[in-house]
Amino acid sequence: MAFNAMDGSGKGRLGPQDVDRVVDELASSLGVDPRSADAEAFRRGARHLHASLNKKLGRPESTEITEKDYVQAAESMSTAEIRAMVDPYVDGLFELIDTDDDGSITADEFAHHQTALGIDQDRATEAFSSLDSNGDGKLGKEEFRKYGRQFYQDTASDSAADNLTGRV
Ligand SMILES: [Ca+2]
Ligand SMILES: [Ca+2]
Repeated sequence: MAFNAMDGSGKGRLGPQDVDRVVDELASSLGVDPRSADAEAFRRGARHLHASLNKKLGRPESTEITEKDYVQAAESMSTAEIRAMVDPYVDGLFELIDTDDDGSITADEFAHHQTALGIDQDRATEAFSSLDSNGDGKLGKEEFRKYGRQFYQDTASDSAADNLTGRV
């Protein structure tokens, strides 16, 4: 589920520095400079996501989040709140994966991202087909957002959307 995917260190609590580290690691593993504009947009999205969870819980925005906090916040959010929390993050991730910046993610670009996370090729291919809902062989921003929203809304431990950021 989403919390575990973001808790790269596995320490069970996620603070702003942990969020930054996850962003740096993901950018680096994709071969993107963590200080590039795309990576910084993704970082703003990730920080916004973290702050939104705390805001929902009525706490200062840099408070460390546990899996329990995450589930409590996410489950009490409306669909509109989930979108507002997740879309900037998912859009940032989209830009990181769309390495040629043509506005869509091809199977190759997606496979590169999944491989960087240690997900095997078969699972990546399967995931790509299930996300490409109009079957045109690429993922547009809306298809990718749908995926991201599902990933962050679904607090079950075994979700179809689980390989968004790996480490599940
Ligand atoms: Ca592309
Ligand atoms: Ca498509």
